[in-house]
Parts: sequence; C-alpha cells; structure tokens
Amino acid sequence: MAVERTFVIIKPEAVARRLVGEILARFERKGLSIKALSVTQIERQVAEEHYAHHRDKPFFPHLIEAITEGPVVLAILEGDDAITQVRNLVGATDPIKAAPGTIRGDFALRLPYNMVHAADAPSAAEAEIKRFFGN
Ligand code: FUP
Repeated sequence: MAVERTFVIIKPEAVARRLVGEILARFERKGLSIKALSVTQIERQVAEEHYAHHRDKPFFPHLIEAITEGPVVLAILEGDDAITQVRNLVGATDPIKAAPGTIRGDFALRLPYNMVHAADAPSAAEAEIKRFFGN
C-alpha cells in the first residue's frame, strides 16, 4: 500500500449531463482527496498526444472528437493505491462490459462515450498530470 496521485478527466458527455458532482462524490466517498480541479476544453493537439497510443486505431478520430467537443473537468486525486482504486470505481473501458456500480457501468452505454479517463499506472499519472496541469 502506498499513497499515490492519479489523474482523471471527466469527459464532455459527463459534463453535458451534469454528472460532475455525482462522479467526484464517488471518488470522495471512497476516501480519495481532491488535490487539483480544473474546468477547461482540451485542444485537439493535446488530445492527440494524450491518446497517441491509439493513433492507428479506426476509432481514433471519434475518440478525439468526443474528448474535445466540450468542456471537461480535470482532477488530481490522492490516496492509498489511488490509481487502482480509481480504475476500479471507473470500471471496464467498454460500457457494455463495465459492471453496474461502476461509473461507466452506471452512466454510459457505448464507446467512445465512457464518461471518464483515469490513468492506468504511476508513470502515466505523472506524465498526464504534467501534460494537463504543468509542473
Ligand atoms: P481506458 O484506459 O479504460 O480509458 O482504455 P483505453 O486507453 O484502451 O481507451 C482509451 C479510449 O479509447 C476509451 F476511453 C474509449 C476509446 N476506445 C474506443 O472508442 N473504442 C475502443 O475499441 C477502445 C477504446
């Protein structure tokens, strides 16, 4: 067990549906602390960098469109094993496979609209915090 920081994006579809409070409440209820919070719109270039590992996938254009089409909420969350804890609360990538009780399982129907991005490893969390919040 280690205190970790993780990075989360509450995606445009979640902001549009007024689910920001509901989603943040789930992280807080679990025991995680909000260390930084920001409302912004992600530039196309930053989105393409963030999802560079998917650049050659057929869904890439839809993914970039979905994450840049409206305001998002960026968050840094901290707590014991925060990376795994947040991924568990978020659920499987595909909303069809995400278990009920998870954010994606409760609020999303189909890709690429899965409500939340959450860093999947400490190295990813640090790189993403730097990319979206600076130093
Ligand atoms: P995750 O870490 O759970 O966000 O999953 P990935 O990094 O594999 O996927 C990043 C984003 O690509 C997802 F949030 C949604 C999108 N995606 C699709 O649209 N279709 C796919 O088949 C896989 C991912």
